[in-house]
Amino acid sequence: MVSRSSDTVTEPRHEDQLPSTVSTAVKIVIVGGFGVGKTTLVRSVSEIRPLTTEETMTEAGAGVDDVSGIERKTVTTVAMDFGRISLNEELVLYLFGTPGQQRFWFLWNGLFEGALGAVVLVDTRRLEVSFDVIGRLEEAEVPFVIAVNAFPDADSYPVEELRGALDLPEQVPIVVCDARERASSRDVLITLMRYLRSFAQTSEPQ
Ligand SMILES: Nc1nc2c(ncn2[C@@H]2O[C@H](COP(=O)(O)OP(=O)(O)OP(=O)(O)O)[C@@H](O)[C@H]2O)c(=O)[nH]1
Ligand SMILES: [Mg+2]
Repeated sequence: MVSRSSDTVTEPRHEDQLPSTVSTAVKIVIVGGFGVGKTTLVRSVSEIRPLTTEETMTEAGAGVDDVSGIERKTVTTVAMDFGRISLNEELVLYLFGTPGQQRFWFLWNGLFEGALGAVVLVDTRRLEVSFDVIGRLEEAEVPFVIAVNAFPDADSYPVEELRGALDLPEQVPIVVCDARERASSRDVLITLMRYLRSFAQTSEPQ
């Protein structure tokens, strides 16, 4: 006799279902250096259970991965994070978080493909890890906003000082966030979508 449990199909969780009103789906990448909070942001904001590919950090990373400021970090993303958020009834964002360790950056090109925009998470205690990240985005011509993930023991700097340090043009939005907070992470994504929209409007033929 076939048991009931073996032929029961699990119903998708309610939040896994996209509302039928959704008409636009957009791919967004969440990038940044090692340990800046990319996985945390995808986790906090995703309305579906996020897919993460975190592995325990091992001795192999000693001397390679700079853990200063994030000494309590025990896991790291090795492939990608994936999550989803509906910003309104029509617009859904698919979020792809990249690995932060430079030895996994070869995966980035694939993750950038088809991306409409990016969030660059920045930790002001380790600003220098963001330089290469921003360079890669500029090369790939993916528009981005900067989200300063406010770690409690990090100094805060005026936005214009950060803009200078990161050598960014004045139109690139810079916002402060707490990647652990859903509302804060959502605000970052709204800032990005507004920026992308302003872009589309200015590039439309007159
Ligand atoms: N205090 C504080 N801690 C945070 C915040 N965001 C992340 N963290 C912590 O910082 C550590 C690193 O966060 P992750 O989300 O793993 O960073 P990541 O950028 O995905 O790291 P990699 O994938 O290894 O590059 C974790 O221990 C988080 O709990 C934040 O906004 N505030
Ligand atoms: Mg991660």
